[in-house]
Amino acid sequence: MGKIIRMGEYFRRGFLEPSGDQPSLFDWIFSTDHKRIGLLYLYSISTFFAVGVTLGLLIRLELIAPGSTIVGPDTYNALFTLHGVVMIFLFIIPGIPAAFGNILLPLQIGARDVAFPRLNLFSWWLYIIGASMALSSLLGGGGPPDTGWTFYLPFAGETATNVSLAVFAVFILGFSSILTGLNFITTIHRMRAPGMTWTRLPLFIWSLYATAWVQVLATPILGITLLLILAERILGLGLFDAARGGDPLMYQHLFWIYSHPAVYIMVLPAMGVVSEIIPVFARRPIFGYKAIVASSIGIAAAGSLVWGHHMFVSGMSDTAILVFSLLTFIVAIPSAVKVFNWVATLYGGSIRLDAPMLFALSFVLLFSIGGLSGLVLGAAATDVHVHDTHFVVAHFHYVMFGGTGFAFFGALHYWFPKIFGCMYNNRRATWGWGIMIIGFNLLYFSMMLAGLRGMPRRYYDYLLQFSQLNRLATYGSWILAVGLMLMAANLLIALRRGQCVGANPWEAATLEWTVASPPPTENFAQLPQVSHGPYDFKKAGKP
Ligand code: HEM
Ligand SMILES: [Cu+2]
Repeated sequence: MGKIIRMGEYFRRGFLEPSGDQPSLFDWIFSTDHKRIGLLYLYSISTFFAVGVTLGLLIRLELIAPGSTIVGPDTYNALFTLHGVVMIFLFIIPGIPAAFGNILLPLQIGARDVAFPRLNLFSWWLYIIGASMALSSLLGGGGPPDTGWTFYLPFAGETATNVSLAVFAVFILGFSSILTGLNFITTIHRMRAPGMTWTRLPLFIWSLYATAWVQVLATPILGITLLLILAERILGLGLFDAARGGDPLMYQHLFWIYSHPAVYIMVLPAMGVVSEIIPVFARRPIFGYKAIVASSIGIAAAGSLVWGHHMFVSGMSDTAILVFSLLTFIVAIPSAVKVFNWVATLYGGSIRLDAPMLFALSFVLLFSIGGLSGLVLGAAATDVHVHDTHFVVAHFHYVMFGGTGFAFFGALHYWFPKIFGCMYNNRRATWGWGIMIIGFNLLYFSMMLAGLRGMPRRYYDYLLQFSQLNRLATYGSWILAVGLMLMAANLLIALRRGQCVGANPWEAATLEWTVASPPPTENFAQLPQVSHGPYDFKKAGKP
């Protein structure tokens, strides 16, 4: 937090330090300014990301050789459970919407704040309370939870570890997510500037809008499911216990009815970020604006009907398997529409490969690898072979980390000069990106191959024949970590010594670039009158 306060010294203007004197910690943690709340999220989310990465590196270190290397089996179970909980609920779900959405939503639609600023602050506090509870489940009591981030019953009802605390933490985090969603939907409906019609909304806003509906409609189901786990643990109802007439499969249905749509909470905003970056760095209006909007809504809607693909080997009926498999293939279509439109936007553009663009392009590549490996899992026949292997682990890291994680870094590099008013070193950023790409692919491609050969997931030990691929994967994780540290160092140095930039260093046409960098406290002295689309560079007077 000391960092946040001292930041005032670097910039003598904008929302970071509006009155000219140094804001206190309280001016930040009780601020209702959407940009400050967004920054609070950015700092806390980045911190938890670092925790999650550390846990991931420890998992990889254990797997560098067969047998017990640094931890025993019980600690290993705790490691991957906490890694999953931290990465999913503290990093990737709130990541882009809560940090960048909060900062940019009012700026991009021409508003002075979100519809409910105090509710917004409350969401951040809920996030911090939930996060603290999740991390304190590491300490005391029966020891850290060992169920995996999915909390599958009946095991989660029986284990003596601190599962109740972790489950309650996720329950609270869910409320934070729902409130952010409600706030965004209302803001987008009610607070657009004059002339900001629905078809002039930036695609990032459309993606936040689709995401917000999923947050509001799907997250309550997770809440109920988590309460049922608590009921099971505390009251011992036997709802999911076959021996007492319960049904363990019911838990899996309830869990995935939320958690599959949740992957779209993770990836839709990332797609929105990419749709902002590509036109600006290809100097061309986005190809097929309406198709991208429709595919966002299509993904949100169709994505709610496919949860059963996580349960092909659970003993579900054959009819259910067939239907869920078919529906899963249908969801691939709107994603493919987006990839096509991004590539078509690039075609004939004059492309600038600055850091944000590199991250956006690598999103397209890594997300496509993740998505295509998803089809292998969506086909019931092939899923049987790779179910619960490292193939699955590689698949979702390609989608979540290669996709959403890299888009998060892209957003950070794209909007960094807007948020902080200064620019990072682009050469160093490019190096960081390159090292990360090499490390990432070495890490997860090795895991994908090991999975294809049968390396099971969530095992701390393995057969000798998987040694080589596991060693490569662990080397990859070290290279990735070096890239991440270089990126972080570059941005931190920029905060101290970065060159000041003007309002619009990338010559973009969306509204946030019409105000000063960093933006003033209430964004717009006078609400803007919007007269052109978000990627209409000519009408915006940009080359
Ligand atoms: C340096 C970065 C990372 C490394 C080295 C890493 C490594 C791993 C490994 C080896 C596993 C498999 C554990 C097992 O099945 O035995 C795993 C699981 C997982 N990872 Fe990562 N990971 C990293 C980053 C991420 C990110 C950025 C996300 C999310 C965006 C993520 C989400 C998950 C999830 C959800 C699981 C499943 C946990 C479970 O099975 O309960 N990881 N990770
Ligand atoms: Cu799914």
